Amino acid sequence: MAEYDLAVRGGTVVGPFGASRCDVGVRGGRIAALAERIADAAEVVEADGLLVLPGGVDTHCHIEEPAPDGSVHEESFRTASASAFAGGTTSVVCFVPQWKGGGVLERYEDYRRRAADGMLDHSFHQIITDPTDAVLEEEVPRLVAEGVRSLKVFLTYDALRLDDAGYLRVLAAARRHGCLVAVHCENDAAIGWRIEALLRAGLTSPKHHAWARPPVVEREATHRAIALAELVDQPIHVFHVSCAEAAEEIARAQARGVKVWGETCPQYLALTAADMDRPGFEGAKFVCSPAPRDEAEHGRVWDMIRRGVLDGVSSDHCGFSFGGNAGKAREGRDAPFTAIPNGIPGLAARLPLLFSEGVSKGRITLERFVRLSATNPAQLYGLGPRKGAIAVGADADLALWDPTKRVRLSNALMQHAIDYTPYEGMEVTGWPVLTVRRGEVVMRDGAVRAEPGTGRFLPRGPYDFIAPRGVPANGFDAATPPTAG
Ligand code: DUC
Ligand code: ZN
Ligand code: ZN
Repeated sequence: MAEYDLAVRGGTVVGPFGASRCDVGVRGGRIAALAERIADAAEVVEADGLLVLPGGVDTHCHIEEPAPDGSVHEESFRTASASAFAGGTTSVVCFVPQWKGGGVLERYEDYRRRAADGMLDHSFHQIITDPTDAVLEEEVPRLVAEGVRSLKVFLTYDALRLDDAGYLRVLAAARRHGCLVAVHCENDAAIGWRIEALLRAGLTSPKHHAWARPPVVEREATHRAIALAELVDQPIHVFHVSCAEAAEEIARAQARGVKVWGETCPQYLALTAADMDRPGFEGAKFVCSPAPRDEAEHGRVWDMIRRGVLDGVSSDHCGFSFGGNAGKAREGRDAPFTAIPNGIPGLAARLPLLFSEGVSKGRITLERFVRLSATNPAQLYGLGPRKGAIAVGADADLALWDPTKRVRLSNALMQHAIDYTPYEGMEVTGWPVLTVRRGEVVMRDGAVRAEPGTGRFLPRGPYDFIAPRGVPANGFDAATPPTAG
């Protein structure tokens, strides 16, 4: 019997802090050796001229999310797995819904069953839309015991949003039970006020989506989300930061020592509001929130990445097709922008865009690419050291990249269930040519080969990022108050 199940030979292995030319030996799905030469392996992958990077960890994707009306996001766990592997990603964190008036445990059970059908390793955020005592004090602790360690809240969207009081309740419950809180930051009242005026003025096309939510609505909500988290002494993660003014709020809080982190997404580095102004209904393909900004803003977001203020890049992948009547056009092609579902697909495009716009164009180093795409998200969500780095003992999740390969992005290459990619026609330099998930080659030259049902749930325990700082306001901890008498 061979000493290793798999050897990846002759590539340049890149970790968060540096690169070295070595072989990777895999046994039992884990990395068992990094050595100058691994000779005795049952299967060999030759990686001369290739980069060997950790498989991507995408901690913000919407996959097969069920809605209360019985509809489900078009992307299933099977199709999402193929798409992720095609783009060099091997693990995801996606969302269990809570529907207003309902609990979370039954949704969790249902979502576990759905995810078990895919091939991706997965963990969950629990969305909280109705923070009742029963949910926060009885159900959430049971989810935590199952290994769900993050709660997601929205500060906008009618069906999902929490007001400040509800948000405070979630922050305090997260403190008590040991969860990170992830926040969608946009000011709901401000958006509603602008929408009313836009509709009254007859300004209803897709491009007006961006007019309804300028950067200031994101900045205000980011500021408020951080201030309330600081009050509770609860760590938070600000999702999909689209602009420097919101990132500045994060930077200021980080400088005060607040435990707040921020991510951005490829749409805020590669798409602009002008894309939503394409003829007819085409602009709907780019409608997501926060809205894409402009090229000058892309430059400022890159600066925030280089400063380390934004230290992760996720896809915010959303499964709404352009054609048919279940996705972007569910209310018709003449419907106002307010009827277009928010969200765009990006699971497979995330890493090639980040590599090409970042590494190939000289904006970031390879090591920073590894940190942004895998190591940092894995650590922030308690998936490390098993995920997100190439190290002895870690899961053997690898993506082999040809850094010189030039590819024109097309929907077929995305291998998702959605009928378009917002990045159609863009040229990238650098491409994942082979993906390994737990020691198994699951994608080679674009051909995905993995057995449905082989993705594993990743339970998460307590970890340092979610621990409070221990600095409640005035020394009085309102999240865990003593009782009088
Ligand atoms: N915005 C969100 O908040 N969620 C899904 C997609 C989007 O655009
Ligand atoms: Zn969001
Ligand atoms: Zn999202």
